[in-house]
Formats: sequence, structure tokens, C-alpha cells
Amino acid sequence: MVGRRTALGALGLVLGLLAAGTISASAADPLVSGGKAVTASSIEGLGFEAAKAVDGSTSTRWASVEGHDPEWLRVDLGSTHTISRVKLNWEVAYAKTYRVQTSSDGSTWTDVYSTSAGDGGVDDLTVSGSGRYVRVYGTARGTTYGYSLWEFEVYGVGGGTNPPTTTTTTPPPVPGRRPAEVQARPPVGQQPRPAGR
Ligand SMILES: [Ca+2]
Repeated sequence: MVGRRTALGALGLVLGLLAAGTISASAADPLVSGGKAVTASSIEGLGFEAAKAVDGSTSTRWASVEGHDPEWLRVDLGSTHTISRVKLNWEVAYAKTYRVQTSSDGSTWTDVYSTSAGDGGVDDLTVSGSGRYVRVYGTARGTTYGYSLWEFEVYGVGGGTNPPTTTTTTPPPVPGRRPAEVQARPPVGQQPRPAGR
């Protein structure tokens, strides 16, 4: 019985490790950031442009100016996407404290991930969010250098919905039809007659 309990314990440990592994497991969604328009708050110099973080090559990288916080890199997916995974492949110059954020307009941002214990390497993050823009926003560097990413990958699917605040649209007026607020007024005959008539 003791041996069997030990075996069950080992099985439980294995299952636990597998479950823990799913935290960083890749979603089935495709890569949607490759080659997309990308901008950054700064670059260290020629050869370290923002586009180097979405060119699919792990031998080219974006690097921000050294010794300065905060710095960011932003990718424009071209249209609203539902985002399920973000993968950051840090160069030696990693972020210790950073957020991954999404936005529908490039100015108002929503955190989908944040950490103050970044240790570099590859951060393969399962996230839940939507937006047209996705950025990494670093506020504390792990080294005296800047922030540098070999690759910044966003996975998801197009067609996600914008937050309600950005989906409000005013329909164009229909010719020959009054706006609703005018229609809501009493009929003309019941309105007071304009003075002077
Ligand atoms: Ca690259």
C-alpha cells in the first residue's frame, strides 16, 4: 500500500507540473504581429529599429536608448484583434518591471499583464484582451542598458470587439427625416406660435 501511495503521489506531482506548465502554454491562435507597423519610444541607434522586433529573426533586435525609463514598443495590428498570447524574447537588456497593454486607439491603454519581477529570457504569456495596438511598456530596466527585444510576438484572431466606449458611432442623417430629438417634440400645431406673427 505504501508503494502504491507513493506512486499516486508521484502521479499527482506530474499532473501538478503539467497544470503549472499550461500557464505559459501557447494558444492555438496564429501570430498576428509579424511584419506589422511598429513604433518605439526610442532606439539605441541605427540597426536597432522597432521593426527588428517583428521581423521574425532572432538575430535582429530593437533596443531603446540606454539608461532611461520608461520606454515602450508598440505594434499596430491594423485592425481590432482578440489577443490570447504575447511572447517577449528579451536580449541581455531585459525589463525588470513592465506591462503588456492593449489599446483600440493608441492612446488609452489597458493592462493585460504586468510584472515587477522580470528576469529576462523568454516571457511566453497567456493573456486575455483585445485591441488594435499592443505594446510593451517598461518602467524599470534589469540592467544599466536600455530595453531590448529580439522578438515581440502577439498571437490572436481578428474581429475582436472594441470596448464600448470606442464603438459609439453616430449614424448619418437620413435625407428627408428629422433627427430623433426633433421628432420627439410636440406636433407643430401644439407649439407656441412664434412672437411677431
Ligand atoms: Ca528580430
